[in-house]
Amino acid sequence: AIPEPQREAWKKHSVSGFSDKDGFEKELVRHVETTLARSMYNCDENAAYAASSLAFRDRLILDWNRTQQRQTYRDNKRVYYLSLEFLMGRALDNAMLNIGQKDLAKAGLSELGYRIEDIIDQEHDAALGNGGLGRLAACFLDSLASLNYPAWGYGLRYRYGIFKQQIVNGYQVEVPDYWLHFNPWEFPRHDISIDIGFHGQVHKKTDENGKTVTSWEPGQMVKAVAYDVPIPGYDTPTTNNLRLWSSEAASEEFDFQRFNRGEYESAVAEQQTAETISAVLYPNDNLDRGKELRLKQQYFWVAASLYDIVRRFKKSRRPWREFPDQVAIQLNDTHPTLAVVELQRVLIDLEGLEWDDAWNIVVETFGYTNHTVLPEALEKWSVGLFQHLLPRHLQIIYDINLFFLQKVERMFPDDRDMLRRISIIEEASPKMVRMAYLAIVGSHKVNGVAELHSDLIKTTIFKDFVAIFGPDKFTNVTNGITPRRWLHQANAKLSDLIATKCEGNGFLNDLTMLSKLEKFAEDKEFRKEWAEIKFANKVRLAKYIKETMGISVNPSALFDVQVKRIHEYKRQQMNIFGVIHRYLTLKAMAPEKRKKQQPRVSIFGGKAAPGYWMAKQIIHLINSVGSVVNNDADIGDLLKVVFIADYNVSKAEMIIPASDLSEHISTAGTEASGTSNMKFVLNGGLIIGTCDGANIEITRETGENNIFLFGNLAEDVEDLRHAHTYGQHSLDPDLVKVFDEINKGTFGSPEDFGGLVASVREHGDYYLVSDDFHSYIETHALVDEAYKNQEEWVSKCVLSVARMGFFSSDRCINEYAESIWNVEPLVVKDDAKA
Ligand code: RUG
Repeated sequence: AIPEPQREAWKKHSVSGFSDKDGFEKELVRHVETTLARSMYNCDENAAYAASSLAFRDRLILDWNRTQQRQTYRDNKRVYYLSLEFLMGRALDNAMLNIGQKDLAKAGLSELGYRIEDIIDQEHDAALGNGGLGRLAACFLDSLASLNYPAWGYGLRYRYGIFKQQIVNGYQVEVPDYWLHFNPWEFPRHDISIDIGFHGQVHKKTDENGKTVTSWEPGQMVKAVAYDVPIPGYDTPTTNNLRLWSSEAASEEFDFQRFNRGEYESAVAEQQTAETISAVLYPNDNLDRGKELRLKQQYFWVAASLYDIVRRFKKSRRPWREFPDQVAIQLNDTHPTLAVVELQRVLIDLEGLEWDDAWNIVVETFGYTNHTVLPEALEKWSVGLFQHLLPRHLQIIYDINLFFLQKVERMFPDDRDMLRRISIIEEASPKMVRMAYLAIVGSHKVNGVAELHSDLIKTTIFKDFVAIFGPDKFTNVTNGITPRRWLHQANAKLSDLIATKCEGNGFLNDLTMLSKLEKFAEDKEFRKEWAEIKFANKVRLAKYIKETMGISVNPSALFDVQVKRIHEYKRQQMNIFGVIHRYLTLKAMAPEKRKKQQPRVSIFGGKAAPGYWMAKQIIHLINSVGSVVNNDADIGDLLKVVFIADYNVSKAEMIIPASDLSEHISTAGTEASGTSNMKFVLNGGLIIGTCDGANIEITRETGENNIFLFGNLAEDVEDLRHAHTYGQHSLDPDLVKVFDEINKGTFGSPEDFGGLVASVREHGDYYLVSDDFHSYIETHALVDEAYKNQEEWVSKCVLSVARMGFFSSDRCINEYAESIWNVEPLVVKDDAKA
């Protein structure tokens, strides 16, 4: 720190940041003319975006510095959210809104010759995630900062985020997303770098007190370098930190000898191998592929993060037993589970604690969130891979397992099979480490992400663990979304209209205030304004569709949207089969009758994992159906089918506010929560959905009359599958007609869609498409009917929004804070706000 006598000089020059339009303009021009070395003669929209972002970043970093100083000074317990994915989307708009300076920026930009919308549009999405799991982490960061919790996110700084999706001849083509060309939102911290080890050998020796000391001598070192991203809270000076690690070669020395010998490739080989670790985000959602590089990423990231956390704790010179009073670490899915093992290693091998003392600290520190019951998504790593990559960690896992099995054996002495079932090591060939089991054993709380899901994990995949640890270890925290991004930012006009009836913008901090809208559900004037906003949002989307795809859609038609990762369990195939059914029905109608039908636009969007063949077939079928239906003169505006390429956060911000109806139609019991369902309802759209994930709680809150539910229940799924296996599977006759049409070649070569049809017809229909098809089609007919009465439809939408208070990620974070982390917000005094 600077000595006292010199502090006055510092204070005199301390930066305070702009607070009015002129100040913003001055900063913008300064960045254009100095940082970017441009002038008013060559400042295009991209440069204006860059300069605006730098101006706001400077402003954020002042709050960030103060927040970090405050948190260090008060030294309260902090939360560390470990997530391999943070799907942040764009930062500029969010920063302007959260610090309450968007109007000022709009006026300033306009004075300098730009439209704020065009400037915002220049930003490349930060797409460090696949789907719901990564976006949830981003919403959580927003809430943690907005609620003033001392909290850090830790993740990886992938050089390539999720791939960009192009649609070529109806097929998905993946293109790399190199998003780091220009990223003003990160601060490289080359002074914060940590060497992380891999491979090597484990040594045991006895020290002078006769105690066995184990040490690990890694065979490879890689350097983790910190990049910090400021996370501004809404309407508060709290600006938290997201620390992303980037991998570099541990030794900075270039291999000159090799270079001089002309061995250019090998001279840079070490650097390249090291950089590979943080190079790519694995593009799998709800799927584990067991690749060595992925395990390397996981260890690299958790080891660096823990080193950082432990270093911060040690500065306070508290005794180790106080670690869980100062530190709460949340494992977002099993991806960071190695942190459990790493902390145990640090405590016993490096800090010399006894096993039991260390283990108590570990378990008290960690909480684990499970996001799926799908077997293909539950991570397992082969013992051989562990032995090769992290030999000391494997030993510790074996010890953790041994003590755990001994405990279980004492509890259930006569149940040998129980030991086999719950062992962290699966006795298969090859032997596997079950990461979810390790996460449960190493955490004090395990939570699911919606009520049904949390019940299901307790009664199915983790049933034995409930018997061992008792039900209190397992809890539910239903997911939530940040209303700042998903209403205020995405749908500014609706947000403003709501503010006129909810006594201002307070609902953005306390979403339950939306209940004040209830009484306006029957107010004709209010409904009219509401409907006009929805229409304007649809016009905006229609314009985008026309400009990017050349397809004209009528904004007065019902916009029916399903945007999410493409997955068989999410059943986009059922949706497109339903669209084909609608098409055939329309075609078979007499023209007079046809004209009276409700016009629809079926909108799809979402990425398929590059290796997921069936998901890619679904995309191809959607596009093939689109090219037939959209060009059929008999059909005209009655039905259009659109696949919006490269669905991402910023597209979601445009699509969701334009939806009349959204589809959340997973096979019951498969979608842990779903969070886009909440975004759609909050934006004044209704849902067609199954009794799955958070749909159930949305129904409970908004009312059964305001949602279109259909399909079999989770409790019946197993029996139905069983029946399919034993040949009692008669296909729905309407679905048969759809398959016949596909097989006739109406939508292109039938072989292209053979896998999709066969999965239902011949391979057991695991996702119950046929079982649910009839009620799905019937429910869509009810939607058509309901949509005809626009007054009533809008009133349902208003009522639904009024009842969405529960689904804020603020509620969710407060629940985590109270029931899992035991942390308190750090109240910011008014003088600090100034
Ligand atoms: O599939 C789930 C969603 O249902 C859920 O809403 C989201 C956030 O909790 O997490 C998704 N998820 C689960 N993404 N990956 C997994 C399994 O690793």
